[in-house]
Amino acid sequence: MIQRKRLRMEQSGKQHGKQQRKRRRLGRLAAALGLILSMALIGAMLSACNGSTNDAATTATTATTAATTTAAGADAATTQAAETTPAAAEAAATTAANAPPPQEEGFAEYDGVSNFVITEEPSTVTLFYPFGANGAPTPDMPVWQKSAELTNVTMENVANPSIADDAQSMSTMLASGTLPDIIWGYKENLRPLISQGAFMPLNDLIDQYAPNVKRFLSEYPDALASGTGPDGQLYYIGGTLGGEAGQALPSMAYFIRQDWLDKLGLPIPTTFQQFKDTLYAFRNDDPNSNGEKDEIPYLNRQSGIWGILPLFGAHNNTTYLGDDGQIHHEAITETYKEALRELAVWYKDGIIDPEIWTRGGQARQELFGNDTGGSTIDWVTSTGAINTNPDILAQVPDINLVGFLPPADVNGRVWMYYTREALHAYAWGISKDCADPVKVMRYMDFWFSEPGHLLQAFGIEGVDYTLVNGEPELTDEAKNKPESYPVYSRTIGIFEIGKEGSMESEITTMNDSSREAFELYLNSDCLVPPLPALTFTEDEDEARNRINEELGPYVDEYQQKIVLGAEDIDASWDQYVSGLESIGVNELTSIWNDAYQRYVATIG
Ligand SMILES: [Ca+2]
Repeated sequence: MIQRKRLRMEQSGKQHGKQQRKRRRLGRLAAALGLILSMALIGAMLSACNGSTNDAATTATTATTAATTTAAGADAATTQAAETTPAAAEAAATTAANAPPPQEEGFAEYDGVSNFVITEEPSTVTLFYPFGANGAPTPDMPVWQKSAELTNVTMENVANPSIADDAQSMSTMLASGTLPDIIWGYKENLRPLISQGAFMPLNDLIDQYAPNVKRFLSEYPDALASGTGPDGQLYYIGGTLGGEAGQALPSMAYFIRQDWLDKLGLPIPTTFQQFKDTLYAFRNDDPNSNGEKDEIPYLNRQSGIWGILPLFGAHNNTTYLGDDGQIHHEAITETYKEALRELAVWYKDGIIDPEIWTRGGQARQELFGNDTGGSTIDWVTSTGAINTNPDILAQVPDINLVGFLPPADVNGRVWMYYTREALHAYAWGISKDCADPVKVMRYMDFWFSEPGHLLQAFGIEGVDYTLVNGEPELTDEAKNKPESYPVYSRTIGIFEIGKEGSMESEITTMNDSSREAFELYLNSDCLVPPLPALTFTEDEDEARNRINEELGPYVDEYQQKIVLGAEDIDASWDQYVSGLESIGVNELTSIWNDAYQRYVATIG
């Protein structure tokens, strides 16, 4: 923690001017845009946001990316990948230490600044980018056609378009024999490939052939650390969402029914006690005015009660980084115990959705749509969009969900733990089978260059955006696409490849309510940086999977028993803790600490 704080302080001076410019651009874009999300997008977001509770890295990854794989899916992917590529590890041992080959004939004068032609003759690179819920880039899309024009290199996506599950698509690709030049994926899915030897180390290639990637990694040392394997070599390059290195960005926010607060004459709650009193008032004072005690003051479609544990001073993940710079396990602490004790009372009193563990992903749509839901903690973009959702407005015309900052917890601390790293959760690396690493490295470098960045952030100049005083602004035509800009942007080839991102392009997808919540959190100082994505050795991964498989359900089952009132906490706590220990909670924590210490050492 201390290390990360120091890093941020060191970075803040250097990044300040850049940050100011980005903020200004963000503000202008925010003011210029008032886009309404289409139903299609809301649907996509609803289905894309999964929750998980048992493993901090998994939760952070899902929260960061709206990944379509569940925690169990990611674990399964790891297992499948390990099973299908036994040969990869052997092969890698022979290539791992090789220096990059010297530049060969046929290369053009790519410099990444003013000349972007990579090969003299047209050539191709093969890319694995799975066709998940949002589709994948293909060479015929305008953004990728334009990149081929500029670089003379055409991308060929080798992923099987008929496999929608990312992890399954990857294991199919790995089993096929020859690997493509570039493997793209969520870091969670890429990480095991490092220890299996599927990637070649990139450090020397970047140093010699990729000036833009080199600059990027020097500006974002956490991106360097995140792609670095246990052996200290860099294996994949992720991107950022914009913002400065080490900065936490908003992901989820607290939302509450402002129209209900108005009806009851209540302010936005700012303390634990005020929030609790407000929830009880929602339950008891009929804010939906139907004469029935049918209100459900707190709901959560994803993470059960984990989301509100921080109000009690506990963490929303079992695995968390303490102020002492060590990883701890939350579900074994006294703070957690006391939180469960009070939440059992809340549950009995009808404050928490009685079906919080069973209602499923449509809970938000259902309970705000039938005018019984009062507050939740959820993704900023899709939750703000409830206010402009025609289906919900047809039933609850006055609905007004507003984002508000977390109330001060029982200890007086205001903190938001659902955040994203400025880093993206996906990345790309060059496979061990790549025949032309120099070309492929330069191809990746292109996407970190100015024209590559503009293409991936805003599309085609003159069609999708124009430069106004040197700053990109979306055209009205692009903004007002009937299918919504986010959906349109994918049809032209804007996808989450590893690149230097921009918050401006994300803000374009938000309606007023979402944007206000986003900016409220962005400009607050309550955002707690998520635990960085750590790399584990193959043995560590095996042990983590083995322990988590038993520990996760054990923790969840006990938590639900207590909150549902099926078991007395004082009578059962000691035995529960013994159970955690015999399953291996201490070994798990120790593995996390080892990986975290390696990360700290890498980031310096
Ligand atoms: Ca009522």
